[in-house]
Amino acid sequence: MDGGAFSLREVLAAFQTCVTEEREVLLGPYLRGWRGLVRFLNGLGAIFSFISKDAVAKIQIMESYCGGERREEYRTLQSMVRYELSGGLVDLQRRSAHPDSGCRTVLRLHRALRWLQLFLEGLRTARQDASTSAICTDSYNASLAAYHPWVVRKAATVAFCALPSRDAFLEVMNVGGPDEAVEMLGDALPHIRDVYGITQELYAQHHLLDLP
Ligand code: 1PZ
Repeated sequence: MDGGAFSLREVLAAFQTCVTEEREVLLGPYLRGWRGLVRFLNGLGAIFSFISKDAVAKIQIMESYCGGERREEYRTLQSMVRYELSGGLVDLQRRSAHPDSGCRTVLRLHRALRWLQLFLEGLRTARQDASTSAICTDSYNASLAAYHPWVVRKAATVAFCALPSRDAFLEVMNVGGPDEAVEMLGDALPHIRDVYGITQELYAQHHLLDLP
C-alpha cells in the first residue's frame, strides 16, 4: 500500500468501527484511524512533520500497550481507564512514576480529535473559495491551542499557511470530486463526533480531563 493512492474515506471509516454496541471505544480501530491521519498529514509536506512526529510517538505508546502483556486491558478506552485507575498507573498531579499512561496519552489524541472534527466541519461547510489555512487556524484556536505553549502555537500557525486551497485539499483526500468529498465528510463526521463525545464523557466522569 505504501506510496499508492489512499483515500481519506477509509481512514475516517476507522472511527465508525470504533464504537461498539455497548458504546465502548475500541482502541484498535481508534489507533488505526490515527495512523491513517498521520500518513495523510505526511503526504501534505515535510513542514507538518513536527506535528506528525508527536502524533506518531503517542500512537506508538498506545500500540505498545495494545500489543503488550496486558493487551486485554487495553481493548477499549473504558477497560483502559478502569485498569490504569484501579492499578494506580496514572499520574494525576504531575508526571512522575507513570509519565506515559494510556489515559494521558489518549487525552492528547482526544483533544486533537476535537480539532479534526472542527476542521473537517469547517472544510465541509465553507465556501468553495475559502482558505484552508484560515479554517485550520480557526479550528485550532477553538480547540488544541489552549493546551499548547506559545512556541508550539506559533509553529503550528506558520505550518498552517502551507496548506493548499480548499479545492486542492478536497482533491488530495482522494475521494473523488469536491462534491463527493463534501458528501463523504458529511457521512464521516457524525462518527467522529460520537467517538469524541463518548471519550469526553468517560474522561469527565473520572476527572481525567486535565491529566499532566
Ligand atoms: C492539516 C493540517 C494539520 C494540522 C494539525 C493540527 C494540530 C497542530 C498540533 C501541533 C502540535 C504538535 C507539537 C506537539 C505538541 C505536544 O506538546 C502536544 C502535547 O503533548 P505532550 O507534550 O503533553 O506529550 N501534543 C498534542 O497536542 C498532540 C497533537 C497531535 C496532532 C495530530 C494531528 C493529526 C492531523 C491529521 C490531519 C488530517
